[in-house]
Amino acid sequence: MTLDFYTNPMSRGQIARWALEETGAPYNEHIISYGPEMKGEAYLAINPMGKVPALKHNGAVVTEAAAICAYLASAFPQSGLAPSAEESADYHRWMFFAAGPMESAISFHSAGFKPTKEQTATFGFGSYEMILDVVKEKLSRDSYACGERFAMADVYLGSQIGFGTQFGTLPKEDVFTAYIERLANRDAFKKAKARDAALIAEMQASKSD
Ligand SMILES: N[C@@H](CCC(=O)N[C@@H](CS)C(=O)NCC(=O)O)C(=O)O
Repeated sequence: MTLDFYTNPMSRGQIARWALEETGAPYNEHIISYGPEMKGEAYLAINPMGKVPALKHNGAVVTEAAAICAYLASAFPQSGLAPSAEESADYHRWMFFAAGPMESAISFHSAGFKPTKEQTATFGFGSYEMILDVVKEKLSRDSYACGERFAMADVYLGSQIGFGTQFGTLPKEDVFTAYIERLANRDAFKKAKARDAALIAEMQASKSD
Protein backbone atom coordinates (compact mmCIF):
# COMPACT_ATOMS: atom_id res chain seq x y z
CA MET A 1 0.00 0.00 0.00
CA THR A 2 1.41 3.40 -0.91
CA LEU A 3 -0.25 6.63 0.07
CA ASP A 4 1.36 9.84 -1.16
CA PHE A 5 0.01 13.18 0.01
CA TYR A 6 0.87 16.37 -1.87
CA THR A 7 0.24 19.51 0.09
CA ASN A 8 1.32 22.88 1.29
CA PRO A 9 0.68 23.60 4.98
CA MET A 10 -0.92 26.95 4.07
CA SER A 11 -3.68 25.48 1.95
CA ARG A 12 -6.76 23.33 1.78
CA GLY A 13 -4.25 20.53 2.19
CA GLN A 14 -5.04 20.96 5.90
CA ILE A 15 -8.44 19.41 5.21
CA ALA A 16 -6.94 16.38 3.49
CA ARG A 17 -4.31 15.96 6.22
CA TRP A 18 -7.01 15.90 8.88
CA ALA A 19 -8.88 13.28 6.81
CA LEU A 20 -5.70 11.21 6.49
CA GLU A 21 -5.05 11.39 10.22
CA GLU A 22 -8.64 10.27 10.87
CA THR A 23 -7.95 7.06 8.89
CA GLY A 24 -4.80 6.33 10.88
CA ALA A 25 -3.10 5.09 7.68
CA PRO A 26 0.61 5.93 7.28
CA TYR A 27 1.37 8.29 4.39
CA ASN A 28 4.29 9.95 2.63
CA GLU A 29 4.13 13.72 2.76
CA HIS A 30 5.29 15.84 -0.19
CA ILE A 31 5.40 19.58 0.45
CA ILE A 32 4.81 21.47 -2.79
CA SER A 33 5.73 25.13 -2.82
CA TYR A 34 3.51 27.73 -4.42
CA GLY A 35 4.71 29.03 -7.77
CA PRO A 36 7.06 27.20 -10.13
CA GLU A 37 7.01 23.86 -8.28
CA MET A 38 3.20 23.72 -8.12
CA LYS A 39 2.88 24.82 -11.74
CA GLY A 40 5.81 22.69 -12.97
CA GLU A 41 5.63 19.65 -15.22
CA ALA A 42 6.23 17.08 -12.45
CA TYR A 43 3.37 18.28 -10.23
CA LEU A 44 1.03 19.07 -13.15
CA ALA A 45 1.31 15.38 -14.08
CA ILE A 46 -0.34 14.66 -10.71
CA ASN A 47 -2.82 17.54 -10.63
CA PRO A 48 -3.23 19.36 -13.95
CA MET A 49 -4.87 22.21 -11.99
CA GLY A 50 -1.50 22.87 -10.36
CA LYS A 51 -3.21 23.05 -6.98
CA VAL A 52 -2.94 21.26 -3.67
CA PRO A 53 -4.02 18.99 -2.12
CA ALA A 54 -3.65 15.79 -4.12
CA LEU A 55 -3.42 12.18 -3.05
CA LYS A 56 -1.96 9.14 -4.81
CA HIS A 57 -3.14 5.79 -3.47
CA ASN A 58 -1.58 2.70 -5.00
CA GLY A 59 -0.94 4.76 -8.15
CA ALA A 60 -4.46 6.26 -8.46
CA VAL A 61 -4.70 10.04 -8.09
CA VAL A 62 -7.49 11.84 -6.22
CA THR A 63 -7.70 15.63 -6.26
CA GLU A 64 -10.24 17.99 -4.64
CA ALA A 65 -10.26 18.15 -0.86
CA ALA A 66 -13.85 16.90 -0.58
CA ALA A 67 -13.21 13.98 -2.93
CA ILE A 68 -10.07 13.08 -0.95
CA CYS A 69 -12.14 13.00 2.27
CA ALA A 70 -14.85 10.82 0.73
CA TYR A 71 -12.29 8.58 -0.98
CA LEU A 72 -10.35 7.98 2.23
CA ALA A 73 -13.50 7.13 4.17
CA SER A 74 -14.33 4.38 1.66
CA ALA A 75 -10.76 3.21 1.07
CA PHE A 76 -10.24 2.74 4.82
CA PRO A 77 -13.60 1.41 6.03
CA GLN A 78 -12.03 0.26 9.31
CA SER A 79 -11.85 3.95 10.30
CA GLY A 80 -15.66 3.88 10.60
CA LEU A 81 -15.97 7.28 8.92
CA ALA A 82 -17.95 6.22 5.86
CA PRO A 83 -21.72 6.48 6.36
CA SER A 84 -24.03 3.65 7.35
CA ALA A 85 -27.03 3.07 5.08
CA GLU A 86 -29.11 5.31 7.34
CA GLU A 87 -26.49 8.07 7.33
CA SER A 88 -25.78 7.98 3.61
CA ALA A 89 -28.32 10.62 2.56
CA ASP A 90 -27.11 13.19 5.09
CA TYR A 91 -23.47 12.33 4.44
CA HIS A 92 -23.68 12.93 0.70
CA ARG A 93 -26.00 15.88 1.03
CA TRP A 94 -23.78 17.85 3.41
CA MET A 95 -20.49 16.88 1.83
CA PHE A 96 -21.66 18.07 -1.60
CA PHE A 97 -23.41 21.11 -0.12
CA ALA A 98 -20.19 22.22 1.57
CA ALA A 99 -17.97 21.58 -1.46
CA GLY A 100 -20.29 23.08 -4.06
CA PRO A 101 -22.81 25.79 -3.17
CA MET A 102 -21.35 26.67 0.20
CA GLU A 103 -17.81 27.14 -1.03
CA SER A 104 -19.01 29.15 -4.07
CA ALA A 105 -21.26 31.37 -1.94
CA ILE A 106 -18.43 32.12 0.49
CA SER A 107 -15.96 32.87 -2.34
CA PHE A 108 -18.33 35.18 -4.21
CA HIS A 109 -19.41 36.91 -1.02
CA SER A 110 -15.85 37.54 0.14
CA ALA A 111 -15.05 38.93 -3.32
CA GLY A 112 -17.90 41.43 -2.82
CA PHE A 113 -20.27 39.90 -5.38
CA LYS A 114 -23.97 40.00 -4.50
CA PRO A 115 -26.27 38.13 -6.92
CA THR A 116 -29.45 39.83 -8.14
CA LYS A 117 -32.81 38.25 -7.30
CA GLU A 118 -32.86 36.64 -10.77
CA GLN A 119 -29.34 35.32 -10.36
CA THR A 120 -30.20 33.62 -7.05
CA ALA A 121 -32.57 31.41 -9.06
CA THR A 122 -29.97 30.33 -11.60
CA PHE A 123 -26.79 30.26 -9.51
CA GLY A 124 -26.49 26.89 -7.78
CA PHE A 125 -25.59 28.51 -4.47
CA GLY A 126 -28.59 30.84 -4.47
CA SER A 127 -27.17 33.46 -2.17
CA TYR A 128 -24.76 33.71 0.74
CA GLU A 129 -27.68 34.47 3.09
CA MET A 130 -29.59 31.36 1.97
CA ILE A 131 -26.54 29.16 2.49
CA LEU A 132 -25.96 30.64 5.91
CA ASP A 133 -29.56 30.08 7.03
CA VAL A 134 -29.58 26.49 5.80
CA VAL A 135 -26.32 25.45 7.43
CA LYS A 136 -27.18 27.23 10.70
CA GLU A 137 -30.54 25.49 10.86
CA LYS A 138 -28.87 22.11 10.18
CA LEU A 139 -26.29 22.55 12.94
CA SER A 140 -28.80 23.81 15.47
CA ARG A 141 -30.71 20.55 14.92
CA ASP A 142 -27.82 18.06 14.70
CA SER A 143 -24.39 17.85 16.34
CA TYR A 144 -22.78 16.48 13.17
CA ALA A 145 -23.46 16.21 9.43
CA CYS A 146 -25.00 12.74 9.85
CA GLY A 147 -26.77 13.38 13.14
CA GLU A 148 -25.12 12.56 16.44
CA ARG A 149 -22.05 10.70 15.16
CA PHE A 150 -18.87 12.18 13.66
CA ALA A 151 -18.28 11.03 10.05
CA MET A 152 -15.89 12.05 7.28
CA ALA A 153 -18.45 14.60 6.01
CA ASP A 154 -17.64 16.60 9.15
CA VAL A 155 -13.99 16.89 8.17
CA TYR A 156 -15.04 18.77 5.06
CA LEU A 157 -18.08 20.68 6.37
CA GLY A 158 -16.22 21.47 9.59
CA SER A 159 -13.19 22.73 7.67
CA GLN A 160 -15.33 25.07 5.59
CA ILE A 161 -16.92 26.43 8.74
CA GLY A 162 -13.62 26.51 10.63
CA PHE A 163 -11.74 28.40 7.90
CA GLY A 164 -14.76 30.65 7.31
CA THR A 165 -15.06 31.74 10.93
CA GLN A 166 -11.27 32.01 11.28
CA PHE A 167 -10.82 34.22 8.22
CA GLY A 168 -14.02 36.21 8.73
CA THR A 169 -15.82 34.94 5.64
CA LEU A 170 -18.48 33.37 7.89
CA PRO A 171 -19.91 35.00 11.02
CA LYS A 172 -18.79 33.67 14.41
CA GLU A 173 -22.28 32.42 15.31
CA ASP A 174 -22.59 30.27 18.47
CA VAL A 175 -23.85 27.34 16.44
CA PHE A 176 -20.65 27.38 14.36
CA THR A 177 -18.35 27.88 17.34
CA ALA A 178 -19.94 24.95 19.19
CA TYR A 179 -19.56 22.67 16.13
CA ILE A 180 -15.90 23.65 15.69
CA GLU A 181 -15.23 23.01 19.38
CA ARG A 182 -16.64 19.48 19.06
CA LEU A 183 -14.40 18.79 16.07
CA ALA A 184 -11.27 20.39 17.51
CA ASN A 185 -11.36 17.92 20.41
CA ARG A 186 -10.52 15.04 18.11
CA ASP A 187 -7.02 13.57 18.31
CA ALA A 188 -6.70 13.40 14.51
CA PHE A 189 -7.64 17.08 14.21
CA LYS A 190 -5.03 18.06 16.82
CA LYS A 191 -2.33 15.91 15.19
CA ALA A 192 -3.03 17.25 11.71
CA LYS A 193 -3.15 20.89 12.80
CA ALA A 194 0.04 20.51 14.85
CA ARG A 195 1.93 19.12 11.84
CA ASP A 196 0.76 21.94 9.56
CA ALA A 197 1.54 24.55 12.20
CA ALA A 198 5.07 23.12 12.62
CA LEU A 199 5.62 23.21 8.84
CA ILE A 200 4.36 26.81 8.66
CA ALA A 201 6.71 27.81 11.49
CA GLU A 202 9.64 26.12 9.66
CA MET A 203 8.76 27.91 6.43
CA GLN A 204 8.54 31.27 8.18
CA ALA A 205 11.83 30.71 10.01
CA SER A 206 13.63 29.83 6.79
CA LYS A 207 12.22 32.97 5.10
CA SER A 208 13.53 35.21 7.87
CA ASP A 209 17.04 33.63 7.77
N1 LIG B 1 -11.21 22.83 -5.31
C1 LIG B 1 -9.89 22.56 -4.84
C2 LIG B 1 -9.19 23.87 -4.56
C3 LIG B 1 -7.72 23.70 -4.35
C4 LIG B 1 -7.03 25.05 -4.23
O1 LIG B 1 -7.52 26.07 -4.75
N2 LIG B 1 -5.87 25.06 -3.61
C5 LIG B 1 -5.11 26.30 -3.48
C6 LIG B 1 -4.60 26.40 -2.06
S1 LIG B 1 -5.89 26.43 -0.86
C7 LIG B 1 -3.92 26.23 -4.41
O2 LIG B 1 -3.31 25.21 -4.55
N3 LIG B 1 -3.59 27.37 -5.02
C8 LIG B 1 -2.39 27.51 -5.81
C9 LIG B 1 -2.63 28.00 -7.19
O3 LIG B 1 -3.72 27.89 -7.72
O4 LIG B 1 -1.66 28.46 -7.77
C10 LIG B 1 -9.94 21.66 -3.60
O5 LIG B 1 -10.92 21.71 -2.88
O6 LIG B 1 -8.99 20.89 -3.37
